[in-house]
Amino acid sequence: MFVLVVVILVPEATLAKEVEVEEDSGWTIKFDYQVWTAGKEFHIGDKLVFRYPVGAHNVHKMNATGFQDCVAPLDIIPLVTSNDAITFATLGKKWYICGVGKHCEVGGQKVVITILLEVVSPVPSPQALAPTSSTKGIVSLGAHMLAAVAPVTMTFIT
Ligand SMILES: [Cu+2]
Repeated sequence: MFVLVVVILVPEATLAKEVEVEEDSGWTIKFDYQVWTAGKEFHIGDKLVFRYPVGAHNVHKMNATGFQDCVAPLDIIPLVTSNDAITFATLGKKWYICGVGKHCEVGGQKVVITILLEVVSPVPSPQALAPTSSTKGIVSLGAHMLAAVAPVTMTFIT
């Protein structure tokens, strides 16, 4: 049980990455962020950074309906530092829009991100499988489990 917890939790912290909202254009209007997010995977611990000229844009965290309609909630203060970093702490969809003028409505300045569960490779390496071919029974099972876990835990140390 202890081993299982380590295997699941540590890689998320270890592999956390920082991603800038569109590396070239930054956070701006007239950019298709749906195309930009396609094929990208985000996990808990990853950081999303919105960069833009000061005062030109802002970042509103939204719900699904507000995102669809481009209506920013009036009671929530948007991020305005021009270098806004958001670290994902929960799974699921996250919606962000720019609340300046009609940037979202007309300019399409909106992005939806899905935070996925980190999947640690379920396939043991060929070396890890080797002991099962020469041993049998419960002892074999234990050896197999140890061998299968070893390559994963090794990566935390390096
Ligand atoms: Cu804007």
